Amino acid sequence: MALILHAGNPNKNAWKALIAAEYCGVKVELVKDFQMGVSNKTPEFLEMNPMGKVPVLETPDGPIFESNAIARYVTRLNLENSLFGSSLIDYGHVEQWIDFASLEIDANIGRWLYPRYGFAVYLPPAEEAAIAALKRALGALNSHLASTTYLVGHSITLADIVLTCNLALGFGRILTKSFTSEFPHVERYFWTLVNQPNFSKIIGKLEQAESIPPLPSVKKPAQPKETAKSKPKDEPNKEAEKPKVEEAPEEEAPKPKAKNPLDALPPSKMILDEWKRLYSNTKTNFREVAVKGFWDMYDPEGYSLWFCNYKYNEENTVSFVTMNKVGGFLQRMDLARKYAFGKMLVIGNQPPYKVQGLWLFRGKEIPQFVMDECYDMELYEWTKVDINDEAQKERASQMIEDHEPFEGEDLLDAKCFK
Ligand SMILES: N[C@@H](CCC(=O)N[C@@H](CS)C(=O)NCC(=O)O)C(=O)O
Repeated sequence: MALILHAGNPNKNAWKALIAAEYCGVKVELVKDFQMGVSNKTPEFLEMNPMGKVPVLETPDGPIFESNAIARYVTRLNLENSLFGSSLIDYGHVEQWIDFASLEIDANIGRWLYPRYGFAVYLPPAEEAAIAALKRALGALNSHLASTTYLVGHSITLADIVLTCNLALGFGRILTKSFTSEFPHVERYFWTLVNQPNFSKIIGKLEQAESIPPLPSVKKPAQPKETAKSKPKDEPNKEAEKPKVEEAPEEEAPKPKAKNPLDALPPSKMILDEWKRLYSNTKTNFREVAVKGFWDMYDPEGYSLWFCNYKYNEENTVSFVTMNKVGGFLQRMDLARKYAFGKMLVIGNQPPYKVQGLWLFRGKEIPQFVMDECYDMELYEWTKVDINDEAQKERASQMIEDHEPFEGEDLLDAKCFK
């Protein structure tokens, strides 16, 4: 009789036991009509796993939860297999790589991916740390796989099953080719394993992610779109887990838009759009035309200038993540487009990169609505530019013109908000 596994499909944690069962000739079947967020919240399910998480395996002797434990149990149902290797040291290594797959690979893929799906809070330094830790683990794995086909010995073990299922989530959702190409032995290993008949029978055909899921917007965390292509193949339906929100009552008449208090400031001689046009249209003699023009226009009564310095520069260890972080900040500043101009520099030609910038805001202070609504603001230290200090003025000029070297260093990137 088949053992019943409670989980939906696709689910990478359930795949571990299902693939192990294929190798061991054990019958394990997914429970019928499983509904994520409903079936796993019933009193009967919570009796089996008080966490309310899947997978759970029903056995004649009682339920088991935690996918690695389930896969180990299934493997031991038939002792005529080599999924734990063929010696005590093999067994030790299989367990070693199972822990590695869970704690170094799976955990860091999750820390990178889930905030982007809106399932956890997105914090740029946390994402950078997750990517750096994942790269470290993949680098170590790549070195190991340079001289072996499988993790342990000369055939597939449970460690390969667990690791491949974890990598399947990564390759399918966030680890693009440009990311994985740094780890060619891992790529070769993953595609070899995932195409083994006992794997592909369970997982199906897997395609590598073409892009990194975009950041959730600040106001309304994005949920992954449920299209055939972008639906997380092995993710629970988190939407279904959420309590249903009451339908909004009939739409009210649109309220008149509240006026921005900055519109009530006394008129300024500096017209922001004129400066933005000058900046955009100056193609040559930038210092003489645009930068000089800026200082001619600048009105310290109607505007203020600010230097910003990222508070966690030591964590900017991955170039494209650092640039993405700045790109995300500028997108979120969209709400201030009528009242601000900014330059953001990514400084240095090797990590850690410094992120520093110059911002022009309407009014003598940083507008309150920007502080309130753009969460990136608190990730930076803000210092008002003293325009009577020639050194500060020169620093601001150099930021406007992307001067290189900047304070003795190359620029990795320069972005403008206008
Ligand atoms: N460490 C657990 C993780 C289980 C887990 O997070 N399962 C997810 C689906 S893959 C779940 O049930 N989520 C529902 C929830 O968090 O309430 C395992 O390996 O089984």
